[in-house]
Amino acid sequence: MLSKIIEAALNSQIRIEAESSQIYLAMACWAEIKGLEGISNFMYAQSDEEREHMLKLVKFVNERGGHAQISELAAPNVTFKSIKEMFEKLFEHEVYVSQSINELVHISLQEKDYATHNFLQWYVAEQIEEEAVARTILDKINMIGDDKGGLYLFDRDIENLTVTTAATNTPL
Ligand code: OFO
Repeated sequence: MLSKIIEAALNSQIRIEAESSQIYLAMACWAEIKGLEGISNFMYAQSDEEREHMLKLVKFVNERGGHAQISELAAPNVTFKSIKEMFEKLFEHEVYVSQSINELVHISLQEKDYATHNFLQWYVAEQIEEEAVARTILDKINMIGDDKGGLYLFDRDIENLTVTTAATNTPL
């Protein structure tokens, strides 16, 4: 059974994951109308993943005697100055999500809710991977600079991007 404090904290994470999905969907649309098919597909996939993260939390809350709240979401940014700015925003957002997961882990320990603590470990590992991917992409974008040919190749290759993190030692 979830305490009211844990239930509220998990519900606020449900909202964050849903907002993440919307943020990346907006990025996918922007990249798509710019003709960047690879980047757009990557963002659509990211958006789907965030929805999965949200659903996993929804199921957990409902299964443990709570009530998952489906709430109104903040409207995401729909335009960007550049590809670089868009990926900077993605990275910043992932760092923000990691902080939020860390805070949840902290609350689960304070509440002595070891089942929730255990459940959250999946999110801790996931955030390590997502931050690593975002950082790798930003490094590449910085290397490309204003080179149109470089952007063309990056757009072609982004869907095959593999990053191996020390945490899981599995390619993404
Ligand atoms: Fe939900 O993993 Fe990114 O934000």
